[in-house]
Amino acid sequence: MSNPLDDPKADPFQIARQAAQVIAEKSGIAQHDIALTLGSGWAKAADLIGETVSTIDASEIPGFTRSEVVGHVSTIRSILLPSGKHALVLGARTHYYEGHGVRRVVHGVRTAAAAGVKTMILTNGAGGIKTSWLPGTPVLISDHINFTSASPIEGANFVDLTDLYAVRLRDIARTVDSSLDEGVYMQFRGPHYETPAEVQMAKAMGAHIVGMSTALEAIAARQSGLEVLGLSLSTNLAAGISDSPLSHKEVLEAGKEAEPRISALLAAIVAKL
Ligand code: 8IG
Repeated sequence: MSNPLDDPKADPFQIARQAAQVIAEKSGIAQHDIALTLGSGWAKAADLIGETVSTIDASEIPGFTRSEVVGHVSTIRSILLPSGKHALVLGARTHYYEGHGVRRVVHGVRTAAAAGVKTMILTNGAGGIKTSWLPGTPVLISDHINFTSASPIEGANFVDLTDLYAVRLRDIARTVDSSLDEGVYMQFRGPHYETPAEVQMAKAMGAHIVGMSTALEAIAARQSGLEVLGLSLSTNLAAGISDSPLSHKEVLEAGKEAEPRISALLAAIVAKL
């Protein structure tokens, strides 16, 4: 299936504006306020934050594609929050490891910005490096290390990433759960998990959580002027931190087990934004 973002001459921001236009038409909501990308373990939050106004298949929106990953959803949902704000749940995340390029990875974030969104919530399932994080522990992202060697920004555009993960939003999250820990997220390209040696490298570099998403999206969000809240679910201890090998099945199971609890947490955070 062809995607307009794959044409190198296309302007990704123009396609994002077209996508936002389609979302506005199909949902009947002209402007959205908050967008959420729900990673492994977080999907149930979409059912808890408010009333779904409209569900749009990703294939109907320019630049979006159906997810290749089992357990990931491929719809965009418009949700009316109790506060009267409108949220967009972007359920068609493209991962960098899928090999379709960075433009596709950040298209959801750019579409959200074009739809009027000011607050971007990025969530993921990830591996934890702190042994105190039992599988199923939610962690606030305080900063990231982009280890993909890629950037969503094209050309000589030197975007500042200081305080990329807004202190204001992290403080709000902690008013919901004061026990929320925070850490530095390191995005690897994947799709393989790390070797134990790579996890030790990540730790030495200052990372606490390792994953395969979020950093590139957060950079694009900042470029578009959005305030970013990042949350990881530590579904597993990263390779070599515990003795047991990693299995995608066990990671999904840990996510499923934690899902009701962390989705309720996220819904309570969203209610305070
Ligand atoms: I869930 O341990 C999940 N996603 N890179 N490493 C990386 N990504 C992950 C991991 C992990 N667990």
